[in-house]
Amino acid sequence: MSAPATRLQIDGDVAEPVSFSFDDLAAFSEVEQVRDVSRFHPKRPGDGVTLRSLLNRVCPRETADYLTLHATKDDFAASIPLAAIVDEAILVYQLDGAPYPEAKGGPFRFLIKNPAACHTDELDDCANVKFVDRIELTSGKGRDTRPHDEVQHEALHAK
Ligand SMILES: Nc1nc2c(c(=O)[nH]1)N[C@H]1C(S)=C(S)[C@@H](COP(=O)(O)O)O[C@H]1N2
Ligand SMILES: [Mo]
Repeated sequence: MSAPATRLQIDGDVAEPVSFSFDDLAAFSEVEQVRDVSRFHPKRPGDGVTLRSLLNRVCPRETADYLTLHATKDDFAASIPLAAIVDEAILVYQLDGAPYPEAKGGPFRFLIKNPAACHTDELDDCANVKFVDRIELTSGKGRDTRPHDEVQHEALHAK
C-alpha cells in the first residue's frame, strides 16, 4: 500500500516554507531519525525525526520564538516556546515501516520527550499534538486551544 498524499507544512516566520510527505521524512539521514519513541513514552510506539532536522530545512528567522502546532482535523492548536523545545521534540511519522496510524494521532504526531503533567506548563503533555498538519513559526505566542484546568481537560478527553 502506498503512503497517503498527506503532507506536513512548516511555514510562518521562516526563510523557506516546506511541506513534507511520509517519503520525504523516511529519507532523512539516520542521525536525524529517532527510532522507537516508546523509549520516551512507553504507551506511544513509532519512529520520528528530530524537530531540529525539520527546522534546519526551513531556516527559521531570528524573530521566530514560538512554535505553533495546528491540527486541522479536530481544530486543536498548541503554541510553545521554541528555545525550550528545539532539542526536546520529535515528529512521529512511522509505525512498523508504514505511515503513523490515525488511531495513534497520525499521520504526524508531535512528541515532547519529557512533557510536564497536563496544564502545569507550556511544555505539557497536552502539547503533544496529534494529527498535526501545520507547524507555524511565530514571533510571540500563537493560537493555543489547550485546556486550562481539569474541568476543561476532562471535557476534551470525553470527546
Ligand atoms: N489534535 C489533538 N491533539 C491532542 C489533543 C487533542 O484533543 N487533539 N489532546 C492533547 C492532550 S490534552 C493530551 S493529554 C494528549 C493525549 O494523548 P493520547 O491520546 O495519546 O493519550 O494529546 C494531546 N494532543
Ligand atoms: Mo492533556
